[in-house]
Parts: sequence; C-alpha cells; structure tokens
Amino acid sequence: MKKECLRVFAVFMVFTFLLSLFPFVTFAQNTAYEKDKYPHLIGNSLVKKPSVAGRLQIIKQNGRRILADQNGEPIQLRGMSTHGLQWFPQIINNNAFAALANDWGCNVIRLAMYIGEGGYATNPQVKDKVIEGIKLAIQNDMYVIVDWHVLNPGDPNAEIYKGAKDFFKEIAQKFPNDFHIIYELCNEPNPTDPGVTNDEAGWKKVKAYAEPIIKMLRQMGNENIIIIGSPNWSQRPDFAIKDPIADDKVMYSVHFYTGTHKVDGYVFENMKMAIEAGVPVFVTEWGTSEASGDGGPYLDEADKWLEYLNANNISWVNWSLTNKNETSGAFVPYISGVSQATDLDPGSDQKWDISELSISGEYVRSRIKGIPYQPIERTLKISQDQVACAPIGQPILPSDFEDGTRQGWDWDGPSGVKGALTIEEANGSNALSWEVEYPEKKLQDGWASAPRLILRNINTTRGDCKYLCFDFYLKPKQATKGELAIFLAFAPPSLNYWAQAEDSFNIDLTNLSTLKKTPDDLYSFKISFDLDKIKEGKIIGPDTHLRDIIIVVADVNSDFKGRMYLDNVRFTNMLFEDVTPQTTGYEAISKLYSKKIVNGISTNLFGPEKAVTRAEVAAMAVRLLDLQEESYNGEFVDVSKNSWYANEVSTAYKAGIILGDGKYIKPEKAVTREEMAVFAMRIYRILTDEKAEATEEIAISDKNSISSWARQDVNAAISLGLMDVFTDGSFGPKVKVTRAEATQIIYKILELTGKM
Ligand code: IDC
Repeated sequence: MKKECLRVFAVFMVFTFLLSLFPFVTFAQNTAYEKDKYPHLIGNSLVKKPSVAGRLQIIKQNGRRILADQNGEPIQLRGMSTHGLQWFPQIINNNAFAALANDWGCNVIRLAMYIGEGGYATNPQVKDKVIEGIKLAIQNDMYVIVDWHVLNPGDPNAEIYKGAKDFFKEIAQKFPNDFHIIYELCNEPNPTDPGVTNDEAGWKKVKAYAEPIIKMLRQMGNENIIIIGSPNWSQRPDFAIKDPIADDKVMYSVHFYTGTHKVDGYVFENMKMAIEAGVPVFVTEWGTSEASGDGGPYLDEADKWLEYLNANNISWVNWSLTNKNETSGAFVPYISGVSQATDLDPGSDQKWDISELSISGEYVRSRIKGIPYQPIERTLKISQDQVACAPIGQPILPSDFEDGTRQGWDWDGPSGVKGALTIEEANGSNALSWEVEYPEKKLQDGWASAPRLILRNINTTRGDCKYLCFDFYLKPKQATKGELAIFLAFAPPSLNYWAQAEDSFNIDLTNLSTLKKTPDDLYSFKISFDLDKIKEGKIIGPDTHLRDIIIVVADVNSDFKGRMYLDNVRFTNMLFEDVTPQTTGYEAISKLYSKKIVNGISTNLFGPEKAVTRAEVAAMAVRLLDLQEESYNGEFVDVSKNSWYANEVSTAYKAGIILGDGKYIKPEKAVTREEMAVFAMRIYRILTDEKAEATEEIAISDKNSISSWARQDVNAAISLGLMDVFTDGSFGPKVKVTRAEATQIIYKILELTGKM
C-alpha cells in the first residue's frame, strides 16, 4: 500500500472508530422520528412465541375481531415468507429458521408453495420442503403458515389446483390439529385466465373453493386458524363484510407492496373498511417493493403501513426470503466487489451478518424486532487512488463475470428483451450475454424494444472518476441497416432517481464489416460515457449515491439479430486504447495521468512506445513541481509561441531543468537515456533540496560511451533505482526513452521522494 493510500485509510479508520463510539450522534434523529411519528414501530411485546401463546383464536374487541393467544389476550404475528419453494428450497434449513426465530425475532414463517410455474402441479416433491419447513418451524418455536400459492392462473377452482384438498388433508394427517400451523388456502385469487373477477361473483367462486376444504379440516378435528385470499390478488377482504365464511377461526388475507399500494389508497381503504366492520384480517404477504417484487425499496410508505398494522393488532408477513436480485428479497444477491449471493443457510452461528441482508431485509428485520431502523453504510466509495490502483480490465464494479454468475446484473423491469441472460466467453474472458432479435414490427420508441440491463442497489459513487466504461461485443446473425444506440443512466435518489448520460454510443450497422473482429469472431467496442455530461443539466458529484446502473441498447431502425455481450463495467480516469495492464509503466501512467502530470497524445491514445521529447519531459517536470507557469516571450528560435509547450518549456528553462544555449532548446528532439538521467536528477534535486551526493561507482559495461556531462547523473539515477542497466550490463546512453519509460522514471522520483 502506498503512503497516500495508507494515510487515507488511517483517517478513514479513525473516523469509523469515532463513529462507532457515538452511534447516537448519527442515529438520534432516526430514533426520535420513529418515536414521535410512528410510535408503534418500536417494541414487540405482543409478538409472542407459540411456546407462550399456545393455540390461537379470534376474539372480539371494540367491535373488531382480532387474533389472540390461548388466554384470549391479543397477539401479533410478525415474520417472513419464503420465496417460491420450487425456486429457493435452500431456505429450508435449521440454521435459517433459528436465525429468523432468534436474531430476527419472528414468531411466524410462511411456506410459499407455488402450484403453477414449476411448483407442486408439475413438481410434487416441493411438498417435502413444506413438511420439512413445518417441522423446523415447530422446533424453532414459530407459527407456520402453509400457503397454497395460487397465482397463475387466478381461479383457485382451475384444473391445475385440483390437488388442494388432498394436499391439505395430507398435511393435517401428518400434523393433526397442531396449533403451530395456520392454513392459507389460496394465496391470491386474481383475474388471470381462468381467473375470478373483482366482484361479488368472483368472491363467491373463492368461497366455493374454500368451504369444502375448511369443512374437511374441521371434520378431521383441526381447530387451526385458516386464512382465505380474496379477488384481485387478495385486496378485497371487504367482500367478507356482507358475505363471510361461516367459521369463527377463518381470517382474510390482505396483500400489499408499498411501491404500488399507498396508505389511503384502494387496498388500504378496503382493508380498513373490513377491519372496522369486524372482519379479521391477516397480512400474509407484503413487500417493500412494487407489486412486481422489484423496484424501490419504498420504506417511508412501509413505515406508514406498519404503523397502522401494529397499532391495530394486525399480523404481518413480509415477502420474501430470497437472494434473488429483486428489491423485495431479504438477502443481497451479491456483495459489492465480491460476487456470491448470500447463502440461505447462515451457518452454525445461526445469524446472517447485516451486510448479507438487502436494504429490504435489514429494514424488515428491525421492524419485526421493533427496534429503530439504523441502516448500515452501503456506499462503495471509489477514491482516486483505488481507481488508479485498479487495473483496466479488473473492474471495481461487480462485472468481470469470471465466477460464472451474473454478479447482480439483471433485466430491468421495462426491458423490451427478457430472454436468458447467460455468461459466455467473449474475447478470452467471461461476459454477460443475451440474444436479441428485434421484432419485425417495432414500437416507435427505440427503448421499448431494447434490452435494458440493470445493476441494482450498488449505491456506489463515481468518486473522482471521469468515465464509466465497458467492453461490448456483437455477434450478428443479421445486421444490415440502422444503428444500435447505447445509453447509460443511474438512479441517484438525490437526483430524482434518474441521471442519464448526455451522449449515446452509436454503432452503425451498415459498416460493421469494415471493423476488425476479435479472434472469436466478435465485433468489439470500447464504450465510455463522460460522467460530467448528464442530461437536464444534472450534476453527478463525487459523493452522489448512484444506486443503480442502467444500460440500454436501443434500436434505431435496425434489423439486428444476434448476440450481445457486456463485460468489465468500470469507472476510470483513463481511456487510452494503447494502454493495458501489460503496458510498461501501466501503474505510473494511470496515476500520473489522473494527477494531470502526463497527458495522452490524443484523447484515445497515450503513445507509450513513442520516443519522449524534451518538451514533454519539461512539461511533466513543470506540472509535478507545481511551478508557476511563466508566459513565453519568444526568446528561443525553435520554440514557436503557438506550440502547446511554449510556456512549459520556458518555465522549465528558468527553473534550470532544461538547458539550452539561450537560442535553441530543441523541444521536439527525442530524449536519450543519458539525457533522461540528467533530467531525472535535476528534478530529484529540486524535490529533495539536495546536492547530488557522491554515490558509489556502478559497474556499467559501456561506461565510456556515456557523455562526460551525464556520467555522474547516470550513476546517481541508477543507484537511486530511478533507472536501470540493461541485462547485459550496458546502459545504452544514446538509446531513446519512450513516453512510457519516461513516465515511469518520473513516477519513481515521486515515490522515492514521498510525493506520490
Ligand atoms: C413474485 C416473485 C418473483 C417471481 C414471481 C413469479 O417475487 O421473483 O418471479 O413472483 O410469479 C405477489 C405474489 C408473489 C409474487 C409477489 C411479487 O403472491 O408470488 O412473487 N407478489 O411480485 N403478489 C403481489 C406481489
């Protein structure tokens, strides 16, 4: 670690340490906010465990019907729902259940058994996961909701759901009248064909489905709480006001997602009306996201909902226990900079680290426990140093894909293409890849049919970086007309969740064939976006939380069919095409470039192999010594007033770095190694305020060909380690120095003198 890095790191550590001593300083405001505004978010005294609360019942209180424990005292269940067990069965393990019961304080867990979508109807073994889950819940002192996850299609009487009665019968036989179990007969009746309408007729269909199952369960001697969904994705408990099910242990579910369903909106009002009319309500599913399970999180709205639910003794269960990359998921789908998803088995310590929880997971855990929500810092700060230290091609952002996972990248909700996102090899490295076939009839808006990728919730900042860039490849099956236009956007909360780069990167498909291809037959593009050019005059500062990165490959009247690849998304300061981590002096070039000591020869080229000129060395010296620039008055014959280096050369001349005969400076002349040694030592002496000390004689095989005026400095430069002899022992005094080498020598001077 370099000195500078160390210092920054030390300051950061001290700061972190101080913060840890005074947590109330940072969070005082938050706690007060919860206490004053939402008093029911803090505390969990009614969240009693089954070992204390026993068999549940429904009691009447102030005209309402609420859940109560075996003693007839109000109880509130709070907990989590699994995701679809056909997709995420790994959550069924004892460590996870113990973590939820103890570290999270849950007294209920919901087991979501989808029937369609690869669930029970086609994959009956998923039932074994439910049975295992029930046992684990009982072992860990939690109530357990057995959810027959009706979703698509929407009518619980549909053919695909015909196994419902047998399923519930089997569970009830395995766990006869077990008071831990709550039966949820149909997750969400809805209009998806064949579905149920959002009216009394639809509700009658739901009742007709549920009543025989309830009757069966009761006849078998089960006194369990049974929960019924309602039309329109369990948003209509109000139908039960006029038309209830005749059973005093039936409750009606309400589902909401705080990004879509607002307090005082339709779902909330239906629920409130039902509750006030004495309908017993249970929120068996709610999410901090939009109804899709993604987007957001919308925590402020969640606070409002939970305040109402807690204040009114309504039990709730949050969606969901998954590490899938969706906002409602409780676990991070990747760890920034690393790449694995949180393991759904937390391990033998039976606790997930908070950093393994998503924003939603962290929030919901606090709300279940009834403690203040004090979010951990999730910003991945990228400093100038890190950027310079991070070699090109080794991105800081998760996107090297070398572990074979998508590392958090996914289709964004509005993406026009949502085919398989796979990891494929492109140009010798793993890349994120997808197939595109633009439809014959295209929508007007090029974004509508476009693939739109998102890396969500990274909450990174740009730091001092100037660009975001990535590698992009095309393997067309057809591409004869139009263009692809690539766009970049971020979702910074402070900029209204949208900041789009002004420029797009356009690929003209009509002249693809003139481009060079990679050895694996791909057209390759280095794409970069200038972070200082953002639409609507928005400004992304070094500390602006970016939250999401969105990349859109829009179609501009093209006929593109084929494969696209994305790799190595990164922030950088340097975009030279001819500099790679393998280039001599790579680190020196990137650091001195970001410190504006060395420039490229054009915007895309650094010219590492080009011979460095006297003017270039003079300019580097002036910048690194921070010399006050003199303006050039035309005193040298060979330095034109209009040249880029006129002021630099004249400043360096006055500082004694570059010498001349007073008339000629030879600014464009290539610098030889012996001259470079002299330049290096002059700079070194200025920086250290030292006379060149007498150093030991270095053995140099071609010593005699070194000019006498350079001998001492060559010796000194070698003994200081600024320059080297070649492997054959010669110095090569007349060999020209390349720009990369000169940059590296200057960098070594700065390192040696502690200026880097
Ligand atoms: C969603 C999952 C998502 C999955 C989808 C499949 O979050 O990963 O691809 O189901 O159908 C519900 C449903 C619940 C949904 C959830 C979020 O009960 O199954 O899960 N949601 O969309 N109702 C409202 C929202």
